[in-house]
Amino acid sequence: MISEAQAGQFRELGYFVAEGGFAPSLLQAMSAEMDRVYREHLEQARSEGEAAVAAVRHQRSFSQFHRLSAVAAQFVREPIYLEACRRFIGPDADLYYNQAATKPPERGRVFSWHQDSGYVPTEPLEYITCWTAITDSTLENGCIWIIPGSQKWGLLEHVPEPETTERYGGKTAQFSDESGAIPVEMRAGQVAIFSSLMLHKSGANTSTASIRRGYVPQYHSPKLIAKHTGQPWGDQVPVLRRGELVAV
Ligand SMILES: O=C(O)CCC(=O)C(=O)O
Repeated sequence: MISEAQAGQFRELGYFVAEGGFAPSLLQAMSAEMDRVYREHLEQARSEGEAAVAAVRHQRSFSQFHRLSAVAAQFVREPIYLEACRRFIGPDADLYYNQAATKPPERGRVFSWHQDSGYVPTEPLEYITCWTAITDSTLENGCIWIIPGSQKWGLLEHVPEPETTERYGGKTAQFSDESGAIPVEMRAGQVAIFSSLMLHKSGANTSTASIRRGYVPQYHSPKLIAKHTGQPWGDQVPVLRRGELVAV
């Protein structure tokens, strides 16, 4: 599933786009799960008042999605992810973090330039992110952008990014040259696999009717710790041991 050329590009430029090899019915099931979780949270929020409803409607993503969806708990073990783990992490790998990131028309905002490692620096520092297009991801509906090669710039300083009507809140990386940025448009079922040091962002959804659905599992070697606490961090779900799948 991952060619030598793609592996070489990962080492040189920090990313490549692969065909995920997912059954269309599985993509539909993930899409339906993302909808279900959103609807259930909205329903719950209705009993809590308007502010809670607005918060859910404007929520950027649902984290630890494997705990919210049995479909997702299986999905994180799809062959494309396991192969990426074998190639770029080693025979033992854990799920670091996973989120369902739905970007609807009108409400889907920009998510600023960052390195995933810039949110919570870890030891080891580098891991992999597998940004998966559950539906087509286009410039118009808010696809991700990357700066190929920026994984070689090392860990950049990140500062808090306040939420605005145009941007989700979070952190933003401090750097000056984004001239090498490229959009990564993907068809449903494609996966952008990149280093946690890759600078990336995503655009606003400016379409009238196209919902951009991304699912974003990340993987690292076991025994990863957060630098600020020295303690294990993230989802801590083993998916691969001695090169073999760890079943749910
Ligand atoms: O899906 C998106 O819009 C961006 C997600 C992302 O970059 C992240 O969660 O680190």
